[in-house]
Amino acid sequence: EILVSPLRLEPESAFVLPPKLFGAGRKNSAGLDLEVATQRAALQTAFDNLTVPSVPEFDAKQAASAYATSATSYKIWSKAPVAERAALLRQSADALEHQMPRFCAILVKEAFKTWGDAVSEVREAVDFLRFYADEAERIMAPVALPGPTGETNELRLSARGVWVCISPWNFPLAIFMGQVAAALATGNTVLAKPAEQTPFVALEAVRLLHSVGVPEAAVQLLHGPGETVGAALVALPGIAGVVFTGSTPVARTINRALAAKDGPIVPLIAETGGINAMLVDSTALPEQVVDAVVQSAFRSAGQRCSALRLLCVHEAIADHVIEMVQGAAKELVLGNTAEWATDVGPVIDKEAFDGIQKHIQRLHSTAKPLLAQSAPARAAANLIAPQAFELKQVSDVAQEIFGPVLHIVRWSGDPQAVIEQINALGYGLTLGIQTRIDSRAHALAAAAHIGNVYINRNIIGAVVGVQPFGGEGLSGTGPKAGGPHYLYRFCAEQTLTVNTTAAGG
Ligand code: TXE
Repeated sequence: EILVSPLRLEPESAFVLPPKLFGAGRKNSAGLDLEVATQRAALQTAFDNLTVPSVPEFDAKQAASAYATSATSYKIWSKAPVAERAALLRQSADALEHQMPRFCAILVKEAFKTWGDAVSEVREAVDFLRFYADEAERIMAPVALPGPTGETNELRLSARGVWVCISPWNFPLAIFMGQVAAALATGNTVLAKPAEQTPFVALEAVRLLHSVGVPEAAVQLLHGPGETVGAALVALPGIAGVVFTGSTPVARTINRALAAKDGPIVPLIAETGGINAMLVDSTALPEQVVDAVVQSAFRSAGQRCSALRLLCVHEAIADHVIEMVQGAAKELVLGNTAEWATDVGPVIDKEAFDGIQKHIQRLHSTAKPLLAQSAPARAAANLIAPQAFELKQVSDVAQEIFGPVLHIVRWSGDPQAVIEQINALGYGLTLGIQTRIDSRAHALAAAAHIGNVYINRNIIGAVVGVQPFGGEGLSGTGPKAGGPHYLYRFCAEQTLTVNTTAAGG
């Protein structure tokens, strides 16, 4: 049974099922209760009927032949009117919306998303498709430039060629679809390498694109390990660009590989991780802070590049805030995400679990545990209960930990000094500021070398077209995904000057 949502919700107001802790404070529309009930039945049916098959891996040698097919397809796809390509992406968005229950079910089964996170992610993928369709039409129309009498000047954008799209497992549909849609909308063709942990959702996404008429050769999927298949794609001579979302070390590896190639200089768009902080001053509202902290640090088991890792709280309210965070975190329901009530599910795999556990053990000997719970036995494999540790100073947070682990630092004195310490970490993805002094909030935001700043609210990731997402420094190259500048990077620019006084002019 396929259910089409009658409501067009803004991405940030995508409903959460059921509206428990992570749903608190979200905007709901009239009639939502009814929709939740109906959707829930459809989602459950899709889940019950779904088996996630294993997906065969590619051999690195297949990269070259995939490239040849893609380069041939590019000659036709790039010549199609932008309106035609945009129409196919809009049809893909419609198809994805129609298949929302199935895609949610895949995200819950393959990526261990909670139902609420799965719904939000499918909506984000839909938004990327529609947004890039609109944006491509907007920016690819020739622009007349002012110039002297006797000539006309025009700026035109065109596609660049074959793009390699490399994506992570933590938003295996939205990030994957966003990259692919951006490249396709602008007339490029795609060789996509999704994360090893989540091949099936990528396969289904590509099937969906093909089903509405995007040529099979224009978007090809190459599953397999990053070190072999991913590296082989990056090394292909002739590729026009690489768009990558994942860890900072892998972005560096790709950057080096591209730099070492002969021939044209190949652009890299990289969105990488962050050590994201929230600065709380003594005037902040504790209830609001705690809601923001719990949502930002523990939602999705902390496996969001935007997730809060470091809470810098003014000493005047630190004890109160910490106590409330402890209380709220203990209310979270941990377990299997197939259960509707679950707030925090397992981390993606055993390797991630072991890495996070090692970090937690280290923190036990170097920091003060403030929230050291253990996950309920047998609830689910690879489950980690939310943790919090107090550190002496901001610089003690050495690395990005991709799990439900919050570091807390108390501060006093000048908040600008805290922002400087956060800047010194080198990452620049998200920052939360909690204060009742507006002028202070804006001054701190201006001093932060951070791509996405949230004042008096929880930290979230991309809201397509509303809060375009991407960082500075170790967090990536920009431009921001879902923003008005993103598609330009996928395009070549040409100016066309015509002397209108010359013969034939
Ligand atoms: O990353 P990895 P993961 C970040 C997040 C975290 C990481 C988690 O902060 O650090 O992503 O994702 C492929 N050549 N963000 O663990 O290991 C690999 O197969 C070519 C940031 O998956 O870097 C996978 O497909 N490719 C964010 C992809 O790279 C290689 C949003 C990512 O893998 C490769 C989401 C190689 N040598 C997550 N090695 C944001 N800022 O928006 C691996 N890969």
